[in-house]
Amino acid sequence: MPNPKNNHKVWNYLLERIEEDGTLHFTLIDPDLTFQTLRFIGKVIKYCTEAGTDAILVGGSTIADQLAVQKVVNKIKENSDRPVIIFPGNINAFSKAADAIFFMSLLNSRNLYWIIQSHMIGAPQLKLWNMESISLAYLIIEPGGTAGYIGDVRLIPRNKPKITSAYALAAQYIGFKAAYLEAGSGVDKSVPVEMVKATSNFVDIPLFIGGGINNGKVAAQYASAGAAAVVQGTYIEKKVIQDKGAALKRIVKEIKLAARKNL
Ligand code: 1GP
Repeated sequence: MPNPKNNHKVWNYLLERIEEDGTLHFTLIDPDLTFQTLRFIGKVIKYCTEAGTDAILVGGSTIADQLAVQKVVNKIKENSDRPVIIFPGNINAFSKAADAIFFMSLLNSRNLYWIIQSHMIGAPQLKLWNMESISLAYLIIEPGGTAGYIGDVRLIPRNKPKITSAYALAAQYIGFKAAYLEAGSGVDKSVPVEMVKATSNFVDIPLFIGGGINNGKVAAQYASAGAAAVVQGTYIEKKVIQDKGAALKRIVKEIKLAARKNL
């Protein structure tokens, strides 16, 4: 029997927003407090919210401090009304204060830990908190960055959209709610637009795209290609404070404009 306590609030919000706008913008915050302050994060989040971002993800590949994650989530909540979703690099990245978690399986890893074992270890904690878990197939594409290295990934070649499409379809058939195509944080080559187009034409589940996206032009191309969300982390960390989110506002606008043409 379904448990009425299982809530789907954040997932329903995302689906409604995707239906309305076509493509969303997600802000990714690395909760590592060794290179940034909570005050900085608070300001950045305020600007991102004013710029129209749709949800805030919290996560990174190398975080090892659960207390920092908790503090960061609280700071985000003080400065934004958008849902805060944990984007876990590992089981030590959970926070009770978040609204939901992407329960993500790194499907093209060679290591079972990243596909299902860490999930088995972490799941009881999430049940204890009655945390909303959104299943997400995580696929890492060349160059892969730190996530590719840590996740022991058999990287999908950039010129193989059919492989990505087949993985995403397998994810859909297994029952994942969405798939995330990741090129790696801060990389110089983001996911090829053609790959996004081919995959979104092939599957019905929403596709989130991230890694190395630092301008409105490419973000808008993903929207036109059928992405359900474009994720930005490094760009936000580096640029938003400089102009108080003015350029990000334009990026979000470009995404929404391009997406609307598909609706
Ligand atoms: C990383 O896809 C995200 O997991 C975001 O990447 O930091 O390059 O925006 P960037």
